[in-house]
Amino acid sequence: MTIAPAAPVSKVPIATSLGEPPFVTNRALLKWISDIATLTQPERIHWCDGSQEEWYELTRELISQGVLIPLNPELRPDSFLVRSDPDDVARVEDRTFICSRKKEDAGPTNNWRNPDEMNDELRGLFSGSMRGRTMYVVPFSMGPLGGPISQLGIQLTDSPYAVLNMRIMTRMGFDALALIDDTTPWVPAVHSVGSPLVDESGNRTDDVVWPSNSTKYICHFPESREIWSYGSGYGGNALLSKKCFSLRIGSFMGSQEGWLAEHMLILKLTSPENKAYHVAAAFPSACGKTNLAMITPTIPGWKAETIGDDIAWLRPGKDGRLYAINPEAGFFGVAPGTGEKTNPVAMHTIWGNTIFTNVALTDEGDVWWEGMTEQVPAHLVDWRGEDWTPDSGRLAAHPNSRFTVPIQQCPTLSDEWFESDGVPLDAIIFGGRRATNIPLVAEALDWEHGVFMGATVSSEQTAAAEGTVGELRRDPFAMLPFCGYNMADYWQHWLDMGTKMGANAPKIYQVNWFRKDDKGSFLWPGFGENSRVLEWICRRVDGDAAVTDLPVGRVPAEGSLNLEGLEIAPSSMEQLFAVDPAMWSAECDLTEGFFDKFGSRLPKVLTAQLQALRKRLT
Ligand code: OXD
Ligand code: MN
Repeated sequence: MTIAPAAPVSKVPIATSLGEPPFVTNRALLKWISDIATLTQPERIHWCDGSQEEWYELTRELISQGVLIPLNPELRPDSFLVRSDPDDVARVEDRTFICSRKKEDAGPTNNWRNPDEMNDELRGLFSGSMRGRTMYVVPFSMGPLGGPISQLGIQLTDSPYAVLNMRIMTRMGFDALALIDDTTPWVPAVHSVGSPLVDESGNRTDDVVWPSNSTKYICHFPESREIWSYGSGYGGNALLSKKCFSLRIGSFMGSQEGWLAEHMLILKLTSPENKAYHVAAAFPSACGKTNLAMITPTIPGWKAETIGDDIAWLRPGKDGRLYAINPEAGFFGVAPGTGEKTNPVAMHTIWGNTIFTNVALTDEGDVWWEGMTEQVPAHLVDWRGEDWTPDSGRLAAHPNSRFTVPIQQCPTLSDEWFESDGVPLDAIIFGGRRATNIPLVAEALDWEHGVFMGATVSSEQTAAAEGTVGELRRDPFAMLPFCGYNMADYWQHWLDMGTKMGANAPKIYQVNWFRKDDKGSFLWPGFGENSRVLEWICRRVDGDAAVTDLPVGRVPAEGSLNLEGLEIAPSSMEQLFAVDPAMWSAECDLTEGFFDKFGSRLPKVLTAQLQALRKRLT
């Protein structure tokens, strides 16, 4: 999208110089920044160098404005609490748009807008939207600087809170900027909270702690690889490197260039025999992905190391295998439910240098959220800044409250996170939160069946996005809100990648930690015990573990899943793998209805997979 200069407004002080660092000579880049500054009319422009001094300067400023609440340095050094506006607490999927030239290219699972019309509307919204504020130029690299799978981007934003988060979540600063020469591709991303401090006539208003706008637009222009986000300062709406770039624009780039941008964690597992395995796993938002990425195995001799918790970029290597990097440099984790019992590694990761958003504040100046400790504090200040006691009858932390923390603080971080070339994947896992039907673990019969498993992932809705919690929603490849193009074409791309990799392709699995008995209790203990399933997968990669063929895939044969030391009733194990033909037939009907949405773009292979499943069920 090109921005013609807006008419200058005389009474308003606006930045008159870009103040670019001398080494920036890329004219297209400078023109873009100048055009956006002319449109949004910020008072100042700040080029983020990514230094520690800059971090201190920004945090000092935000503390003095009451935006950052410093936590007790003895309990949580160099850490802050931020409270967002109660109306700006999650990704806004109904305000998220894919603006491809043709509507069919966005597909039935995305909101679509005509790019020219959207461009006009955005121009109106962004016009003067940064008046009275600083526009920060945030250069960043996704993945190791200069790595073969890495990509560069620049976010322009009027939110210093977004800048701080971007510094944690990406390799941000002049090192990334210096890599952009006249020929380097980079993704432009424009972000404004849509809350100017000065009106058109030059009248100034006071700032608020969490500026935002009730009108929100999170727009992606895949063909020109641009991102425009307006009105929200929260998470994936504002940290444009994450869902917007790494997944929506990234998935489209991958489809054109022969790689994959996925909503997956990456884990390294080492067996007692010292053999290393790498797995990537896709789970819908807030399904315990961070817990799995930081799993503490309960089975003796196995070691798990974290490479990523949310996003994986996958590219075939020279040897034909699929290599994965985590393009991010931090965790933006869901706080509630994270505790010493459920995820001790995360608890140790967030010892300090952490930004907490929308959690509760303790009387000692530390943070708290539901599930952090068994003992509930007698008094807190809740996420809205109000007094709270256990009988207040409301949650102390927002269910989508978050911690932003550098990945390098993770005690289980693998050295391979630093690896530019990525790690070779042995297995890909699809999961969801399903009370019924989906077995604890099943191996796909082949790549095509694995793509079918991924395409049919569904999960009970959580709080990461707006919507009704608990409702079942289809979330193919856990990419429903994140696929930047027609989902049917995305499936075809996955099928093509499989054909290209042939026998070098990783094996594919489906898992479900959340199956319940008829009384509504979980059948599987989950958390560290999930290492038993991972062990079985690794053994399968080596061709060692025995299987039983079920209509829905290959599951562990009797005795092949390591249950040593685990107290679990044989009847629970049976229920975890039970396939009820009537329920599965109903599931197939739902899948057929879902697939029908994609019309003629649905790959024939997936129709054939559904037919084959129906046949196996009878
Ligand atoms: C996330 C999400 O924040 O998936 O990672 O919503
Ligand atoms: Mn996610």
